[in-house]
Amino acid sequence: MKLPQSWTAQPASLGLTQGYRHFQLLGEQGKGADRAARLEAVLDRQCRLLVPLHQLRDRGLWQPGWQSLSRPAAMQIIPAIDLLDGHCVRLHQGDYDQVTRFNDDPVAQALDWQRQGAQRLHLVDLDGAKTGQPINDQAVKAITAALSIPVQLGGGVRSAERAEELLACGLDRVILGTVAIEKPELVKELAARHPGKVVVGIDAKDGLVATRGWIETSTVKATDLAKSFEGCGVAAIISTDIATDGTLAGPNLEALRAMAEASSIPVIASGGIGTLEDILSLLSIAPLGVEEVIVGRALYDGTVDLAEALQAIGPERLQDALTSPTGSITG
Ligand code: AMZ
Repeated sequence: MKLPQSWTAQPASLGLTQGYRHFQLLGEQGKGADRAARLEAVLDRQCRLLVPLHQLRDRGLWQPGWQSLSRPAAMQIIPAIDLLDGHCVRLHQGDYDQVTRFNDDPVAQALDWQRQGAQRLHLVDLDGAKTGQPINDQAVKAITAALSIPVQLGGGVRSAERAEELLACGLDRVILGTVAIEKPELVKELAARHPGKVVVGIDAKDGLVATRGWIETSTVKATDLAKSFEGCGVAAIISTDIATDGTLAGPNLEALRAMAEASSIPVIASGGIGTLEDILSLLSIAPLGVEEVIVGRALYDGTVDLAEALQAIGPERLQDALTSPTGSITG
């Protein structure tokens, strides 16, 4: 069977389309009793289907129809600023020898993303992650003071004192990576003392946790580490796939799904976002608790426009108002 490459909604039944519209796609997948499947579908302004094309290509059989969403999936887009020696940079797959410098004024960059509608900012002190020493504090503190949106920071947070100093400076959340594996008790104590403020950063290479600026790889499975923090008050897990980070190649949906299924802690997707379609593809795992995504290089390169992406998937997006299935599929 030739699988459809595009969908055509019936514009007349949709009324005026002024933005992105979200639908639920109902279909059948595979054989046997348990074959009903649901995916969120998203149409752009021209009623072109953006999601879930790649999933559709993988399916043997679909008998889809449209239905309005009962509960919109939420997805927060978090722009990332990685700091190296006071500059905004991106590394390719976390490699400190493959640096692209994007902006020498981190405060201006942060303000720009806030102006475009970001509701949270993600900061990484890359020097801190590598050496364990806070090298970029001047920029971190200046950004935190200048912005009105919450700011989170990871990289080199290796002690309770350091985490608490950052929270006292106005950081909204601290991200703990290396200590999550080396001193898990410290993470649990901090999470208990600061509910909603402690995030675990789990960076994985082939499913195994990497630490210290991703220079060291452990034998611990990323999903096992996630499980070990179940129920201790950690606000979220940032799941970074090192192989895709900084590549714009698309998120590792399987790895994210596995992380989301490993515990009930919300998962923040990180790594590989190159296009708006990549962000939208995360909607397929949003119901599992993946409701935030970190975007870095794609924003600097301009392959993702933050304001456009927020309109497509942020809280203000249009929601389909149809109540009965309609629409058609074309091959
Ligand atoms: O790009 C890298 N090499 C890198 C990076 N982005 N190394 C670490 N980090 C980030 C992690 C996490 O947010 O994604 O630093 C934080 C972890 O730092 P630490 O010092 O707690 O391991």
